[in-house]
Order: sequence, then structure tokens, then C-alpha cells
Amino acid sequence: MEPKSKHSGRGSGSSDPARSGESRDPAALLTSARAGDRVAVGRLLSMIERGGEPAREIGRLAFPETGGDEHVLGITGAPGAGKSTITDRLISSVRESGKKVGVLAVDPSSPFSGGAILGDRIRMQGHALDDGVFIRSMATRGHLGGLALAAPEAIRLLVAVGMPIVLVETVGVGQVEVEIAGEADTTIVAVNPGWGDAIQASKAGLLEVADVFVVNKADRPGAAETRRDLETMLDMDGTMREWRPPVVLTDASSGAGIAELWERLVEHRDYMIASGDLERRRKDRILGEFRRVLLWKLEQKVRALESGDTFRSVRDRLLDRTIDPYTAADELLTSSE
Ligand SMILES: Nc1nc2c(ncn2[C@@H]2O[C@H](COP(=O)(O)OP(=O)(O)OP(=O)(O)O)[C@@H](O)[C@H]2O)c(=O)[nH]1
Ligand SMILES: [Mg+2]
Repeated sequence: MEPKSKHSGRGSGSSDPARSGESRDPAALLTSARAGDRVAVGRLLSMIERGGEPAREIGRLAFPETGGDEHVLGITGAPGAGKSTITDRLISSVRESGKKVGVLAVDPSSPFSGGAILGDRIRMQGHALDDGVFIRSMATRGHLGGLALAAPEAIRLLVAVGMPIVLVETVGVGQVEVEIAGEADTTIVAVNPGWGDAIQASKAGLLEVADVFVVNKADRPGAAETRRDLETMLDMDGTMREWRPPVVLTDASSGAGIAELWERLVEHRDYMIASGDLERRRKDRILGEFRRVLLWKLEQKVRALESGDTFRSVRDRLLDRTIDPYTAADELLTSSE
């Protein structure tokens, strides 16, 4: 810790603006982050979470540096399935391959962000001193477009500052979580042994997004049955898939099965490149994101219209039943510029 300058009030007035310690300039922060300054990476992610013009500027700078040979892996599954424990093990696998790795724990239902969520921090603390690992949790706070808009930007930032592998853990199996997990080049779905877990995953729409299944806690009874359930569901799946998602049994607590899981993940990536699916999936993803951004911007426009004079007049006539809802909407939309 540096001693505080006696002139510095509330964090302003740094004597060395190039250092991430004080800078809020996206370009300067990116330069520091690329040079390995973790405080800068954290600050950039906070700015992305908050949204607004600084976030847009970061996005503009980071975007052209993505879409190369990075590998984005998503992991999803029911609460407590062992996603963080698996992620922790996968971090080790990545580090053995010599690459840097960024980890995002995304929790749409949590107001907490910044450092890792407590459980994740405990489970991933073995990597706390490794400069090749950056772990961060993200919550809904701030970004008006929600995590579905902020998460892809955060992933791209990590890639742009030199992390070719990004692991994204989403908590829970709601719509947004599945959507975010599906945003990856390779999506891992984690289930546990036990009656019905595979069926729950299927109901949540996870069968469609899974590239690799993990039956974690395979040290418990029923793992083989759950694998069989998943295989049966894959057999029944009508869609013709060239890549049939493998089902890997793991005990993330001990690390058993993790080496095989990593092999399957690398295989999936190789398959994606060779088949052209990676290119296609990335294009779809960007266009999907573009559409979400458009919808979000249109929603903002509607909000702005709702506070104008025309809205009041249209609303009054609507409530009088002078005009119907569709005419009211048309009038409002054509009235503005
Ligand atoms: N027996 C056993 N326990 C495990 C295994 N993997 C994880 N656990 C335990 O299961 C609990 C939940 O693990 P987490 O990794 O936090 O699960 P998670 O899916 O990230 O949980 P949330 O993020 O809260 O949804 C912890 O107590 C782990 O120690 C495993 O393979 N076998
Ligand atoms: Mg977790």
C-alpha cells in the first residue's frame, strides 16, 4: 500500500495518472491491464458493469481484439452441482497448458459483485497468488441492460487484455443463466447423480445448449444411472447433431475425471474449428447480441416517449376510449421526430 498523498482528497489528484490506481481512462487502463496490472482489469470490469459511456468506450477498444483463437467456456447447472469446484479444477488444467485464464462467476440473482462471491472465493483460493489467473464475480447491479448485455462485454475484455481462455460460471438455471452459458464456444452442463437431475436439466433447456455433460459428485451413488439417463435423452433428441455431447463422470472434490473432462473440452474446440461451427456460432452470437442491444435501445426510447407531452394526450384519449391501444401506439410512435 502506498501512503496517501496529503493533497489527495477522495481518490483524486494522482501524481502518476498512467497508473491504474487512479486512472479512469479506458485506453490507459487497457494498456495497464495488458501489462499485467490486475487492479486495472478489475476497474475495467467494474466500469463495464456500471454501463454508460465509459463502458461503451471500453467495448469499442476491446472488440477488434476478439474473435481470434480464444476459447470461451461456459459452465451451468443447478445450484450446488459443483460448478465452482469444477471450474477451480479446470483452472489448474488450463494453467498446466501454460495459458492465462480469466474466470467470471455470473449471478443474475445476486446484488453482490466485485470480488468473488464468498463460496467461489473459498473454492478457488488456491489460485489467488497465480498471476495467470483472474477471477471475478459479476452481478446485475448497475448495467441497465442486465447481465445478458454486460457478460459478453466482460468476456471480451478478459480476452483483449491477454486471457485466451475464459471460464464463465453461471449460477442457477433460469432463462438468463442458460442464455449466458450458451454464449460460450463450449458449454458444459453439470448435473449430479440422483433420480431426476438429468430430467430437470432437460426441462430447463440445458440439453440444447450442452456441448459436454458432466455428472459431478460421481463419488456418490447413482452416477452411472444418471449418465445412462442423459445418453437416453441424447438418443431421443430429434435434432441431427454432428457433435454428440459426451457425458463425463467427475468427482471435482478429488479431481477424478477432470483430466478426461479437459480432453473432451479441447476435442470439442478442435471439432468446432474443423467443422466451421466455431465461425458460425460466433457470427450467430454477435448477431444475437446486436439484436439484444437494439431491443434494449428501443426500450429506452419508449421510456423516453412515456415521459413526453404526446404520451399524456394519447393516454388520456386511450383511457376515454376515444382511440384503441394500437392507434394510440401508432400515434405516439409517429408523433416523435
Ligand atoms: N461429494 C462431492 N462433493 C462435491 C463435489 N464437487 C463439489 N462438491 C461439493 O458440493 C458443494 C457445492 O459445490 P460448488 O462448487 O460450490 O457448487 P456450485 O455449483 O458452484 O454452487 P453454486 O455456485 O452455489 O450454484 C461444495 O460443498 C463442494 O465441496 C464432488 O465431486 N463430490
Ligand atoms: Mg458456484
